[in-house]
Amino acid sequence: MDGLPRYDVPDEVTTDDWALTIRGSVRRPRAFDAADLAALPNETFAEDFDCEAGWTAAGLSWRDVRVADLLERVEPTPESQYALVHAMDGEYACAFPLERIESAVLALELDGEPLPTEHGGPARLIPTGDGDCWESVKWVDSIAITAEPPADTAREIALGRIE
Ligand SMILES: Nc1nc2c(c(=O)[nH]1)N[C@H]1C(S)=C(S)[C@@H](COP(=O)(O)O)O[C@H]1N2
Ligand SMILES: [Mo]
Repeated sequence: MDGLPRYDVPDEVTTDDWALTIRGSVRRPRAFDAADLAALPNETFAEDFDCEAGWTAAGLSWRDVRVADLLERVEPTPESQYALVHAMDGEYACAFPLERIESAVLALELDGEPLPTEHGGPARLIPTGDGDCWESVKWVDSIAITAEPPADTAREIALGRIE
């Protein structure tokens, strides 16, 4: 991972007693702790990662759970159309249409080790297909399912940093 820009891990990011909460317009809101996630089907994939700021990290190997497997367990209500993915660094949150978050995964390991905090651990969202670098939300701690488009902050925060 040499040669990548390094962003400091914000003070609010803690891994103690971490759990991922899924709430909002779901029938069975709940928290998944690390053991719950480890018990879910896991998969491994490798891909390149690009940032608007102009760099690429090639050939990373991730171990992850599918967000669709989590949603199946919380049962979004029929009117659900969006997800707002919240992170531990303050106001950072990124909105997705439900069908896009359903194809995303949560990375829990990088190259065989628990995902380091400096790379977004304990859990980092990896949307599939083309997307913007700010959609790869580090330090995910909750996902709110909504019927209406939620206001998000990620794009503005990310672009504000490189301009
Ligand atoms: N929670 C959170 N996730 C985030 C960000 C952030 O500030 N907070 N920045 C995004 C942006 S703009 C980029 S380019 C990548 C940087 O990932 P890296 O720190 O692993 O290089 O994280 C993305 N995910
Ligand atoms: Mo970025």
